[in-house]
Amino acid sequence: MEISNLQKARYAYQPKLPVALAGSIASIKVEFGEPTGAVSDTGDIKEIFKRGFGKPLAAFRKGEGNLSAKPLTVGVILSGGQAPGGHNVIAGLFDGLKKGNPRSSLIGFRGGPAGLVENSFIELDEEIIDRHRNTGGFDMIGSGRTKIETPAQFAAALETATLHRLSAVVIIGGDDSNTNAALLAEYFLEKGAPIAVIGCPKTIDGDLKNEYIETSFGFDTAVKTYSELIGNIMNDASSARKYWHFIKLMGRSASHIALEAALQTHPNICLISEEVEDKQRSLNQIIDEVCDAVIKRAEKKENFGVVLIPEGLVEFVPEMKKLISELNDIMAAHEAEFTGLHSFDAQRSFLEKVFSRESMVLFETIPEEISKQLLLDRDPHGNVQVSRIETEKLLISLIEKKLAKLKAQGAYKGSFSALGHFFGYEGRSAFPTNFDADYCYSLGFSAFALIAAGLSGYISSVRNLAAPAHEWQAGGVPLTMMMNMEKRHGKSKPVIKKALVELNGKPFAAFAAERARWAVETHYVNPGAIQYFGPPDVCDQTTITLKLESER
Ligand code: FBP
Repeated sequence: MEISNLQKARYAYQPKLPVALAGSIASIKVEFGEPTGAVSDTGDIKEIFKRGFGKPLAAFRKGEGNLSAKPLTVGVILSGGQAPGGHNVIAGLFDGLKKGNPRSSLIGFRGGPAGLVENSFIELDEEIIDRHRNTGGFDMIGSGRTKIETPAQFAAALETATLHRLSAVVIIGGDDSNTNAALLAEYFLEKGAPIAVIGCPKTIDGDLKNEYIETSFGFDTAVKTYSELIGNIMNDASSARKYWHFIKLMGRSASHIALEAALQTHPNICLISEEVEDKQRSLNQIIDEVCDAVIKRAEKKENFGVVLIPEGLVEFVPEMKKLISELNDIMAAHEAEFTGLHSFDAQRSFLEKVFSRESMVLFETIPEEISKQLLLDRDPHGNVQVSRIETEKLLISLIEKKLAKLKAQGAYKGSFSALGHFFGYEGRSAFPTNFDADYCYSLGFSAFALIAAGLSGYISSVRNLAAPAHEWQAGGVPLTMMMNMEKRHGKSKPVIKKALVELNGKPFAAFAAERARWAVETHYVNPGAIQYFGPPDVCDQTTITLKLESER
């Protein structure tokens, strides 16, 4: 296999660990806090997690070690979308296991949770791990979005785990996958199976965070990759002076990626879905806001600009949200009938009969290409796949119409030529930044320590992340502590609370303080490519979001 020079150099990178985990295993001491509760709906969560609820927070300190040194067999799963650093979580877990006892072993379940259910696995040895250290992608064992939810799937997962005599299963995933980890831990306890389940916080979307999880891994690398590309586009825009670039950025629901990219690069406009929803802004109001900046910049002969659009925007614009929610219900309730309709015209005629009047009008107003995208298959949770809806094109088309009207009225004299981009998959499998490489390795090592401490139903946590790595604090947070009850497909379910952008939080405040200036003036910043070797202030910086959120 041919590899790049950078990959060779990254193999030699030794990720940094928090001081408590860096020495010998015999000096890792686990300490416990008070019993914990839930985010809300405590009674319901307690009832569902009869055995696992209420465990204390766990923290690792340097001291007289109290971890077990017996050999462990652990299974690991990558779940959901790729996020840079996943391989390092596995490497940290592997190194921890081997350091704890050279007879310990690690198996990787292939293709996500389905690998555990179907017993599709690979034994992970030194050679495989070394080949993936500090690399991006999830190709070591693959990933998948299957949820373990039916009684048969839970039973099959237990059968596989028992067959391999597993001491633990580590699930590396986002909020849904970690909710699944908590349910699996509870199931194993209920069945009296001595198999621990430990989660790890993964997702580029950055929405698996709370007081105890400061950030999910992958966010740092993904957003820095997008910021590099945005910075390059800004250089091009201010050189060519003839294009408005509309850039949609990945992040299924929350706008953390768009907000961080805005803080890094200072675009003319960055839409924040959470604000759109909070202020109940209509599509027309959003169009007016962008047109206002286009007109003001045109008056200064600046017929160029950059607009950042969070991927999930369409689900936060009130009238679009209503349309999508009606569509989701219609497609679920009339699944067979709907899939039998083979042309767009047939689908439209069907929708005419079942849509509300407002949704039908909107469906007819938006460009046909976008209407067709709204009808594409749903994800396994029944949601529209926002990464496949070209919101950037929707906005461009509506803005073109509006500007043409204003031009005819003499209210706009500039020229508007727009280009659409979508940055998503480009960032999900990049070489992890030093931050993500260190953070992920520490998360994996900490997951091992939680298992060796005999714990289950915890998510591996590493905190104090704005400080240098040796000052980070590793430990574990009971998964049930991060849960509340939410409606999913009409049923009330326990879920880990998703973190959306807080409109009273510091990152949003920092953006809001500057955006009026950025809209009209040209204040672009080009952060450049991620640097892996060089001075710490260039290579080891966290995101601005993490820095601001850590200033408490
Ligand atoms: P996770 O929540 O599983 O980490 O995935 C996030 C994400 O990258 C979203 O940002 C995006 O909307 C989605 O995955 C795309 O899904 P797919 O990989 O199935 O195209």
